[in-house]
Amino acid sequence: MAARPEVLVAAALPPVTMAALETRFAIHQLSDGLDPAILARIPAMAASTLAGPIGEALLARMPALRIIANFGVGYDNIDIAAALAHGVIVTNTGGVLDEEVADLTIGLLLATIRRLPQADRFVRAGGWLKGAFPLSPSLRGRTIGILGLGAIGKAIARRLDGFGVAIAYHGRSPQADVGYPWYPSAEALAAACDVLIAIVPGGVATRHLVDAAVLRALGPSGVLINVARGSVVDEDALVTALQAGTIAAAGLDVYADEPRVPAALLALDNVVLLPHLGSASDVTRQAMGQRMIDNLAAWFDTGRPLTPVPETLHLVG
Ligand code: NAP
Ligand code: 8YV
Repeated sequence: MAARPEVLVAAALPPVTMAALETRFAIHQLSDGLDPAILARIPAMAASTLAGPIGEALLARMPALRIIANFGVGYDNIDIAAALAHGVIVTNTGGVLDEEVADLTIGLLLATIRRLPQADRFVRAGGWLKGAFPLSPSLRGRTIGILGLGAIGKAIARRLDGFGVAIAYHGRSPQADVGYPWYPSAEALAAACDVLIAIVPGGVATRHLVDAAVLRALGPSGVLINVARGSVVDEDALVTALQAGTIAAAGLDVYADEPRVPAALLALDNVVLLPHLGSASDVTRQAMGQRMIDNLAAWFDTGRPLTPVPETLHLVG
C-alpha cells in the first residue's frame, strides 16, 4: 500500500476534521520538537486563523511545501507575499460559510440595536420586577452601509432586503450588477448611513479602514457592526467614540488581539461583544473542515485544488 501523503497541521481544527484528515493523510503537528528533516520534506499544510500566523520563518524551513489549505475564508493569517515567493498555493474555505456568517451578523445587528444582551441581564438581575426595560433604538428607517459587498456582504444584504431597510456599499470599485448605491470611500459610506457593517478582508490594505473620521461620519445614532477582522477598525478610536457618544453602539465579533478584548470595551454598556462566532456552528465548521480536506485531496490527486485564493491562482496547473 502506498504511503499516505504527509500534511503539517499548523491549525486549531475541530476533532471531527482532525479525524477525517488522519484517515487520508499522515499528519505531523507543528511543534518545536518536530524533526527539521521531516518539516523539510512535507508538501502540504493545514492552517487556520485561530492558530498562529504563517510567514517566511516557517516557509523557509519547508522547501518541499506546495500548498497551504486554510481553515477559514479569510487568509490574513498567511503571509501571501512569502507564499508566492516560495511558489506555494493557498486555498480557503470560500462558499461554505457565507450564509452562517450572514445569519450571525443579522443576530448581532439586532442584538446591538435592540439591546438584547442588556435586556437579558436586566431580567436575570430582577430589574423587571422594579420597572420596564428602557425603550431601545430601532432598525426601522435606517440605511445600512455594507463595507465589503463580497460573498458574505451579499448574503447579509439579501437578508436585509427582507427587513425593508435601505442598503448602500463601499468596495474599491462599484459592481456593475449591483443595484445598491456605491460610495467611493468608507467615510462617504458612513456619512450616508446610520449602520455600518464591516465585512472586508483583513490585512494591510484594510487596516483601520474604520477610523475616527469614519466613526464621526456615522454619527451619534450610528451603529458599527464588525464581523470582518479586528484590524479593520481602529479599536482605540472606537472606544473613544463609544465613550463620547460619537456613535450610539457597536456589535463586535472580532478584535485586534484575539482572544484579548480591551478592558475599556468590556466596561462599556453600549457594545455587544461576541468571541469570533461568525462561522462557529457545528455544521458549518464541519463543512469548512471538509472543504479544507477536499482542497488538499484535490491538489494531491489532480494538482487542482477547489478554492485557491486569487493571488495564487496562477500557480495552479
Ligand atoms: P470576498 O467575497 O472576497 O469579499 C470581500 C469584499 O471586500 C469584496 O466585495 C471587496 O470588494 C471588498 N474589499 C476588499 N478589499 C477592500 C479594500 N481594500 N477596501 C474596500 N473594500 C475592499 O470575501 P468574503 O468571503 O465575503 O469574506 C470577507 C471577510 O470576512 C473575510 O476575509 C474574513 O476576514 C471575514 N470573515 C469573518 C468571519 C467571522 O467569523 N467573523 C467569518 C468569515 C469571514 P472590491 O474588490 O470591489 O474592493
Ligand atoms: C473562522 C473566519 O473563525 O472564515 C473566516 O475568515 O474568520 C472564521 O470563519 C476562522 O477562520 C477559523 O480559523
